[in-house]
Amino acid sequence: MKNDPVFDLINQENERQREGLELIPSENYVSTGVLRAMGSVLTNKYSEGYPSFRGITTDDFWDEDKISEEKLTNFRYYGGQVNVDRIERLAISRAMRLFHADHANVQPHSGANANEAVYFAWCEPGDKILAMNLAHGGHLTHGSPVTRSAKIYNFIAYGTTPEGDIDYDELERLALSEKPKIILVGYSAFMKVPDFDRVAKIGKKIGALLMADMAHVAGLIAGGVHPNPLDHGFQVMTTTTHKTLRGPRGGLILSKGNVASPLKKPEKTLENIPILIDRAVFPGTQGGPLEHVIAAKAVAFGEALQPEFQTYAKNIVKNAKALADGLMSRGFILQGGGTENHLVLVNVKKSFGVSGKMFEKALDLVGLTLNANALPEDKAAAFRPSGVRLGTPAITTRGMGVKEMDKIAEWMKQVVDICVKIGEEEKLEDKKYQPEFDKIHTEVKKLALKFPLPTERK
Ligand code: DSN
Repeated sequence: MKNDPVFDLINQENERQREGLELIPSENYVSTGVLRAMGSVLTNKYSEGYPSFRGITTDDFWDEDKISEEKLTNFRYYGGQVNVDRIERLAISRAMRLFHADHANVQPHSGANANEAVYFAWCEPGDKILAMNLAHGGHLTHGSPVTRSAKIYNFIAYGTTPEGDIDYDELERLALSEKPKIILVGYSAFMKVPDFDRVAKIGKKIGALLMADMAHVAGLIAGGVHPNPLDHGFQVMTTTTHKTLRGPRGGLILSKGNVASPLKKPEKTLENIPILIDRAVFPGTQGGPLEHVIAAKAVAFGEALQPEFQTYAKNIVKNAKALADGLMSRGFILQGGGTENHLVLVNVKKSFGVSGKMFEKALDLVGLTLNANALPEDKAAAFRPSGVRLGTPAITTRGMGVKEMDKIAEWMKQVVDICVKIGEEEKLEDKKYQPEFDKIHTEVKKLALKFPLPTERK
C-alpha cells in the first residue's frame, strides 16, 4: 500500500521518543542491533519446539563448534530450522551465562506468559501461590483477580511494611500456615533489594518452589549491581527482556535443575523444573516462537555480557538515587524514603495535594513521561492513584547523569506548582496555563536533543 500512514505514525513516535524524556521505569531504548534483528526475515519462520542441546556439558554449551551433529538434532515440528536453531541456542547460552542458570527458555512472548508457564509447570488447579499484594507494589500477573491465573490458582498475598520493605514476618507466617506450592518474590513498584536468602530459608521449610519475577531489575542483576535470586536458593527466575535488560519486548524463564530430556513425561520434582517449564511454554501455553524476537534477545544478552553494561547498571542506580534526592530536597515525599534500585515512587497527594493522574497528565504536557501509580494506602487503587512511578533506565541509556537528574527534579517541582495553582485535572488543558507548560517543554526538548537515542548514534 502506497503512503501507508502506519509509517508516518512510526516516524512521529520516533520523534516523540527523541524529543521527550522517558521516565517510565519499565521502558528503555534498544540498540540498532536489537532493532535490526527484530525487523528481520526471521519473522517468516515457523519453529514450534526447541533446538536440542540436551545432555551437552556446560562447557560445550557455550561453544557451538563443540556440539556434535548428532546433538544438533532438533525437537521441532517444521523443517528449515538450520539457522533458527543456532540463533535460539545462542540466546539460550547467553541468557544462562548472564544469570548463572542451568537452563533458559527464551520463547515466552511476554513476562505475563512467562509467569503463567511457571504456574502451569508446577501447580494443579486450586493450588496455593504466595505473592506480593498488587497494591503494595506487586504485579497483575501475581494474583490479581482479573487475571486468568487467579481463576485457576489460589493466590495469597503478603504485603510491605510502612518503611516499604517486604513484610518478611507476614510472608513467613502465611507460608507456614498456608503451605503454598510457590513462593513468589517479584514486583513492579518496589524500591528495596529483597532478602532472597531469608525467603529461600522459609520456602525450604515447606518444600515450595522459589520463584522470582525480576522483570524490573533483570538488567541490574545482569550488570552485577543487584543480587541474583538463582545464587540465593531460588529455582526459577522470570523476567521481561525490555526493561533494564534493554532488549526487545518479550519474556524469559531461567531455572536451576536437570536439563536432560527424558522422552517420557518428567516426574513433577523440583529437580525437573527446567524440563517441566519447557513443556509448559510449548505446547502448554504457547504456539510458534517469535524467532525474530528471540534473535533480538540474543543480541541484547550479548550486549549485556559486555563490561560496558556493568557501568550502565551502576549508573542507573546512581541516577535513581540522585533523582530521589533532588525530589526529596524539593518537598516530594517518596515511598520507602528513597530507592535502592532504578525506580522512585512519589506520594504526590501527600506531598502537594495533587493526584497522581493529574501530575502524570501535566508532565506529559512538558515531555516528561511517567505513570500514575497506586500506593498501599489508596482505597480505590487503580482509578485514583495518589502516586507516580518513575525511573532511570531509559535516560541513563541516553547518557544522562546526576546533573540532568537534578534538572528533571526541578522541572517536576515547577510542574507540580502549576498543578497546585490549577487545582483540578479537568482544567489542565485551559489555554491560560499553556505558556507556563510550553516554557518548561522547550527546555526539556533542548536537553533531550543533546542526548541522542542509541539508534541515532554513529
Ligand atoms: N507493565 C510493567 C510495568 O510497567 O511495570 C509490568 O508488567
